Amino acid sequence: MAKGTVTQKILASHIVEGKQTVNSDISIRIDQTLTQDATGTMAYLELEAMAVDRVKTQLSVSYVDHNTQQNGSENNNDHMYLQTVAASQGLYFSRPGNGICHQVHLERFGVPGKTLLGSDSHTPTNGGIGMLSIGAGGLDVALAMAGKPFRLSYPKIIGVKLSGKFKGFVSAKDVILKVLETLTTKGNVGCVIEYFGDGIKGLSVPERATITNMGAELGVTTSIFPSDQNTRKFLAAEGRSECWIEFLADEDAQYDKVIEIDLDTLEPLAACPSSPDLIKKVKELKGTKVNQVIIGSCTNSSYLDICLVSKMLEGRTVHHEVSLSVAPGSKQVFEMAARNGLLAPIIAAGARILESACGPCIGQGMSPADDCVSLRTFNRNFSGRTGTRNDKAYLVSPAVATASALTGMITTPDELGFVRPVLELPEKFMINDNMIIPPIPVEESKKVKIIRKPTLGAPPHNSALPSTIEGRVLIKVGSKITTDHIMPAGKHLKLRSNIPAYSKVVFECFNKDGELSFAEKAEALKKSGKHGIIVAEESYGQGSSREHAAICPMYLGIKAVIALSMERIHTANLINFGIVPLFFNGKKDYERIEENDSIVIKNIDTQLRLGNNIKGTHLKSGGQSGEIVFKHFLNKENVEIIIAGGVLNMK
Ligand code: MIC
Ligand code: SF4
Repeated sequence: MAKGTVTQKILASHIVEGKQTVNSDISIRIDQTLTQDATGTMAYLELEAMAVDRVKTQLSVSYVDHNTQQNGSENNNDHMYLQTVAASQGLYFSRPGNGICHQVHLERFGVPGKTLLGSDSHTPTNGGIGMLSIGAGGLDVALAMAGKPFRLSYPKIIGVKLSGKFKGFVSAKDVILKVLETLTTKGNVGCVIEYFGDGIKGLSVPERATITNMGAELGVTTSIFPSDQNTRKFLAAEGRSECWIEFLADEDAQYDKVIEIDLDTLEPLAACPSSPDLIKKVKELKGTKVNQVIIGSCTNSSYLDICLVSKMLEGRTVHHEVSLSVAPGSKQVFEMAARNGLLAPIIAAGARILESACGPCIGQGMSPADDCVSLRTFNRNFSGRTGTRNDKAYLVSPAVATASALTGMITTPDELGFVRPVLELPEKFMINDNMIIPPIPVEESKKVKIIRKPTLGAPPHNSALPSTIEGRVLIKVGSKITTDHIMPAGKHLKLRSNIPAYSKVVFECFNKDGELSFAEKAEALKKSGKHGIIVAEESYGQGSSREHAAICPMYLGIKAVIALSMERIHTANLINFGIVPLFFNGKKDYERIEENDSIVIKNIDTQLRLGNNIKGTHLKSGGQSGEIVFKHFLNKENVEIIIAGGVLNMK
């Protein structure tokens, strides 16, 4: 077996093309894929567009966990398509109610040493089990299901060395909040975070998964733990001992950078509104009034999380001005909590029990009241994601969330005199896969009739790149613009399979009352034969993998995004749908350009093919003009994809 870190070893055993040197373009074999319903409908429509009739991976699962509110027929229409297309393509189908994709995948499918590609940015959750798990846009996952290797840049490895043991109510959530404080949400593109050191011995697989899950907020390619005796114990408890293999980094493995965290000295932390890297110690926030507390999401809803919440709530009542909701992460967790008597204390304390799904994490219900603090155990608190404009969402551990729900103020459990209960991973989880429909034999799958209700659209194709971009800057935004800002979810989530309707809310949060919306401006420009351009500062496209943040702007005629820096998944999505990702040569150029300015780029196709500099003419809306030079970092293959107008136009 190859030498090095866990990541390097898995890459070495899966590499199909390219050199194993940092930043080289490589492609790897994908063993497993996962999709969820909010990104899955497009992914399967794209798979069908590639004329594939059965997935080529070792295992592919289609989950329904995001769009479960069913306000109107759209969600249920999508579910019918997903279930029938899964049957026809030889996939596992995890039915609504079975749980959040990442939690269920960890329980039932994740395998150490293998590769997983998922159309969801939190796919790295399964890094907790020692699997190289990467989030990507739906089209990249469709390509993987079609048997194509996945392209990425050979990563730098950032080692996070953990030492010591948690004290009191410090938990896995605080580890990842500490890493976010250190590395922030930007500047980590092209890195993998690998955990090692004595401190990992005290972390169970679900705790490790909390850490790798929220590693997505760093903007890294993925995060991973080795597969060790704790992994063996977890897989045995899931009745999947045969999947265990030991997968450790070599003693002399080289990391490109090492960060050390001493668990003994770590304190409970919180991410403050409205970015997962605005970290403060919980004790500094002490006394902040809280109106809503929600425990759940793919970050913190495992069986051990629910056990802790139940023990802390036993015999107590939620503060009279707080709404507490609890969503167990999977049916397995939910059923075990119910059968083992853990739910009763939670219900008795006054908590509102939610289904095992994404729910409020993706703005599906439970929007907080105006100007009120919401405390969540989730992984994202981007402004407006709760469904309330100017929301104040904090991200904390289940222990801090529960203590605060009891007092109505941000509180650490120690302040209430709680002593941390000793919680052990069960020797056997309750295994009941009755909500997972396994693949059916080829002969039967050929007879399946795929249900396509009228709200299900087709994936729109872009036109080939024009040789001259006659561009107009339709919007200029600042740093850390997330794909939630570009394509809001929440009440619009049900439009994921209807691009014309969903496109109407592109950049909705920047629309001003009484003025034309971004979509209206873009449509008018498109009709005039000109091309829309988006200008952004640092770290454009953070967060969700939703390829709609590329598809819908593409549908509105956007031809280029120009930024100081961009995030990995979003950049790949732009390329896949034929939008040119360009970069400024420094902040001065970003500052020079204003909304409504024109940018004309002649012979863009030839320029892209010839080198990394792209020359254009910048016309201020006031009249003056001048030359401007941008950069691009596209490899030859990506240049051809963009010139063709996206992957779906490639022969
Ligand atoms: C999210 O957490 O933002 C989501 C919803 O799970 C997304 C996927 C989506 O937008 O459908 C993600 O993380 O990729
Ligand atoms: Fe679902 Fe939230 Fe996890 Fe995304 S982050 S998969 S919306 S629970």
